[in-house]
Amino acid sequence: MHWTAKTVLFVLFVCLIHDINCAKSSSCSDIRVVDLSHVHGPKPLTAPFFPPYSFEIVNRSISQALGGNWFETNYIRTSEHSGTHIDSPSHFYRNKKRMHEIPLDKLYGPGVIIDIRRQVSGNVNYRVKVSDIQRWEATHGRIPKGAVVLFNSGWSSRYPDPFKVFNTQNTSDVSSYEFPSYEFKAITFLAKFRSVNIVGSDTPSIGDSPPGKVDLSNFTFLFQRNIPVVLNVANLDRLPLSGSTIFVPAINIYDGSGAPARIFATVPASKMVKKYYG
Ligand SMILES: *[C@@H]1O[C@H](CO)[C@@H](O)[C@H](O)[C@H]1NC(C)=O
Ligand SMILES: *[C@@H]1O[C@H](CO)[C@@H](O)[C@H](O)[C@H]1NC(C)=O
Ligand SMILES: CC(=O)N[C@H]1CO[C@H](CO)[C@@H](O)[C@@H]1O
Repeated sequence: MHWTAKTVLFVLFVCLIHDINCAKSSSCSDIRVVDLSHVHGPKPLTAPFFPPYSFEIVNRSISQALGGNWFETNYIRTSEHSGTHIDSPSHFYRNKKRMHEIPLDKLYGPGVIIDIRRQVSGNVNYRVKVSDIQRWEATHGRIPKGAVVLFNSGWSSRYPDPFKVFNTQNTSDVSSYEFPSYEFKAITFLAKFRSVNIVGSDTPSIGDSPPGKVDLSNFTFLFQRNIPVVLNVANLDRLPLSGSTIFVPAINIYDGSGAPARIFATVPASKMVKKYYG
C-alpha cells in the first residue's frame, strides 16, 4: 500500500490532536522536567584565572528606528567555563574535540546519580570510588551505554560563593582548593568499561589534586577519550538515582573549549523524588 495524501493528512491531524492534549493536561506522557543548571549571572562562578563575566544593557527603551516598539538587547561576555557548564575534550587535551565537533547524540543519556552526600559530610575531599559505582549498579543494574554519570555531593548549596565552592580562604591559590571529586580508578572504570557519554559533578572540577598540588591528569584521561565533562550541576537531589534522561544543551560554539549549559533532565512522573513532588 502506498500512502495517499489523505492518509498523510489524517496521520498529521491525529499527531496534532495528541500534542494539544499533552500540552493541556501535561500528563499524557507523564514526564517531568527538572532544571539542573544554576542561573547564569549576575555572577556566574568561575575560576579566578578566567576573565570575569559582564552583562551590558545595549538597548532597553522605545526604539524609533524600530517603529516605536520596546526594544531590549544586551551584550554578554562570559568564560566558557563558568556557572553550570560543559568542558569539551579540547579544554585540557590537544587535538581532541572542540564544542562544535561533539556530536549531539553524545550530549544526552540515561542519568546515573552517585549520591555521596553522606561520605562527604565526613570528608570534604572525598573521592568517588569504583565501589561507590558498583554499589549503584547492585541496586539499579549495569550503567547503561551512553550514560551521563554525575555525583551528588550536596555541593550545589554552596553555589555561587567562590570561597564556599572552592572551599578555601584564598581563591587565587588553586592548589588550596578542596572539594569532592572522583578517584582515578573510578574515572578509568567509567571511561573504559562503561562507555559513558559524559561524566560530571555538582562541584567546579573533577580533577583529583592531592593537597597543595595541581594535578589534572585524572581529569584529562576522559578528554583523551573524547568524553566531555559537566560541572557545577544543580538540583541533583531532585532526581531519582536512576531512570532520568539528562540533556546537556550547550551552545554549539565554533572551536569552543566549553560552554555554559541549561542542563536539564526528564523524569517519568512515577519516578520523581517524593519529598519534592509527592
Ligand atoms: C541601541 O542602542 C544603541 C546604543 O545606545 C543605539 O546606538 C542604537 O541606535 C539602538 N538601536 C536601536 C535599533 O534602537
Ligand atoms: C593567595 O594565593 C596567591 C597565589 O598563590 C598568593 O600569591 C597570595 O599571596 C595569597 N594570598 C594570601 C593572603 O595568602
Ligand atoms: C594516570 C594518572 O595520572 N593518574 C593520577 C591520578 O591522580 C592521582 C592523585 O593525584 C595520581 O597519583 C595519579 O598518578
